[in-house]
Amino acid sequence: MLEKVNFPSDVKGLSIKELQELASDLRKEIIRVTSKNGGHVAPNLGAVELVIAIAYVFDQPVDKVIWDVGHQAYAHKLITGRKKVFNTLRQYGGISGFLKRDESIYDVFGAGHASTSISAALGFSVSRDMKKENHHIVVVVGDGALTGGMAFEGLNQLGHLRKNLLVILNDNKMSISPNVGGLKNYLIKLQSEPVYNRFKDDVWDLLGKLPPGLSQKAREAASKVSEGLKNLLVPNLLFEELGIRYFGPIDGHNLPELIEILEKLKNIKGPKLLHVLTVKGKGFEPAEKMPTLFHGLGKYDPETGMPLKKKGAPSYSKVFGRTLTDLGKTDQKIVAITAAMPEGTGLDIFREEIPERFFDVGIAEQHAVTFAAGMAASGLKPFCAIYSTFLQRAFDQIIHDVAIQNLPVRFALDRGGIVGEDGPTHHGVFDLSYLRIIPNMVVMAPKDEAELQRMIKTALDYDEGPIAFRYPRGRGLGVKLYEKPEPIPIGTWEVLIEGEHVLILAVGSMVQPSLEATELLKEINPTVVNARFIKPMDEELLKKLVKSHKIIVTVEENTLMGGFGSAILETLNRWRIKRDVLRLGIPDRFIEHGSRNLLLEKIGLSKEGIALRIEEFINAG
Ligand SMILES: Cc1ncc(C[n+]2csc(CCOP(=O)(O)OP(=O)(O)O)c2C)c(N)n1
Repeated sequence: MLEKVNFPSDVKGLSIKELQELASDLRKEIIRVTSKNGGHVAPNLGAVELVIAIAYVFDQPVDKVIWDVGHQAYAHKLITGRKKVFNTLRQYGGISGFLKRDESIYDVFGAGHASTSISAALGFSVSRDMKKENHHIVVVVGDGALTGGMAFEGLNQLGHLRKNLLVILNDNKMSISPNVGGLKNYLIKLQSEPVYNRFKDDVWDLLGKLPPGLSQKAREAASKVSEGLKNLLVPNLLFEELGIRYFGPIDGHNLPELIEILEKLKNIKGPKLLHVLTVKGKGFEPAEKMPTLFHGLGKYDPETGMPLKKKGAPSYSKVFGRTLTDLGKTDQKIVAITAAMPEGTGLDIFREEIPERFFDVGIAEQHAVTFAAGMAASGLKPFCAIYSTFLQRAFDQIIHDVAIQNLPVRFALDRGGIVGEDGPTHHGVFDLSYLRIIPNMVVMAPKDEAELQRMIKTALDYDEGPIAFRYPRGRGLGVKLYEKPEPIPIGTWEVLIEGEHVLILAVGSMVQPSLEATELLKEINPTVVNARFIKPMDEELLKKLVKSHKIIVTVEENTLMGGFGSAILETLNRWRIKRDVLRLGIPDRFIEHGSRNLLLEKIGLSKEGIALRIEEFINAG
């Protein structure tokens, strides 16, 4: 059936049986391609019928469909002109794993970070009404994404502006891990209180059978009656109290039911929310059984679902989780905080072994930081583990709630640097810049996983103010780990190779390739320093080394703007010392998706790239 469908309009003529066949084809194609390319398997399998029903009922791209996060829209890609290129999913030069405005006119609004859809859709709806257009606007948002503050901010204004907008809540009870919080409990309650919903459905259907003019009036009157009843039957119907009509819950895999209700909702004005229940990983047994693993993963066997992972050193995340948990066992003040990423950050280990001091706050990075600030202010030792890219959201909380009050919150920034296939929304390439400009903040980056252990201990012992350490995605270098890591004196660097003329100051993940680059630069014999503190820098050592070297090279996996290299220039400028400085790092543009190694190579941050650019710089001087 997928062969016959190239665009959403092709879906419209199909029978229910054909639509179901299409759903099955879409699932097969998603599994075929993601088993080779990796990707968000379970969220996509769970949203197939939603994609089909929306395509059937609405007229895209005139009607606007906005997907939250955009990680669940592979089926949408497959039926919006991208079938032939779907096998390039997430690969360098291929199509993105998320929605992208410049990829298709059907991708109305790009994303990657969660909880933005309602706000964006509300913007679209204001624009539509100002232009006196009358198309539909539909949002698809997950129960996980709904835990983000921004989603609530959007709902709040939606109820106020009373725009014509349909929010489809794709509720599979899962974020990446099982969803958390009061909202989750509330959504479950809505499912277990069917009386009100049934009452409403029955009356609604009945009244819809009256002649058109009359049916609208009767429905309005019925609404008022049910309004009175609802408080009896379902206390505090949250969405309705906010001014958004609530419908559901309905089965998100039942195509006839989905289509029927979406058709009906098209004719109901104002803000409305349709609560749809789906199964994460639907139709692929391993994904249904292990939705967290299959939320997002690399290559896997399409028959058995077994991930095809090569064996190797433990990941930085695992080393972080293990080390912090071990420290947590002897220091009762350590608390661990994650914003919906227990597995991704390695804190699942802490959750298993010290559950009483583990906190998953949902997709709520801003809250996570201020929550940690409160803990720090009252004597606990919070470790707030958030991916570099997601911590961007909490910039003001870091400044306002943590740094101004000089509170000892320990920030563990996972996925610092290029992350690979998830692309520009997920690369963690701004953190050195956005952290080092904040007064009171200490910023570190380890050269390997053993040094990460030492930084965790350094952060634990440091109680004078906020401290952050950032480390890359993926496996460590395979070095020996410490049983009892010792702290590193604050602000001290480490000379790894003593050479002459050229001074290479490398940060974190760039230390190893810089060391390897020196093997290609034997005639030059540069000095290599592990600049493990980005702030405060080792000014004493720097001053000494600057005197004995003519050329300084900085290497960092961070944007060049305002990063470590900038810090060196600022320091030289403060000292009124003139040197030739070559800064290697991420250029001032958004880096596309592709494998991490390939992208690093493309931007000149492989060992060959580093060596080549140093040679060129010397030759040009
Ligand atoms: C701001 C932000 N924090 C964390 C993430 C990582 N993340 C991606 S999808 C996801 C879970 C989303 O759950 P839900 O909205 O219910 O969608 P589902 O995958 O269950 O379909 C998380 C935490 C993110 N994309 N954005």
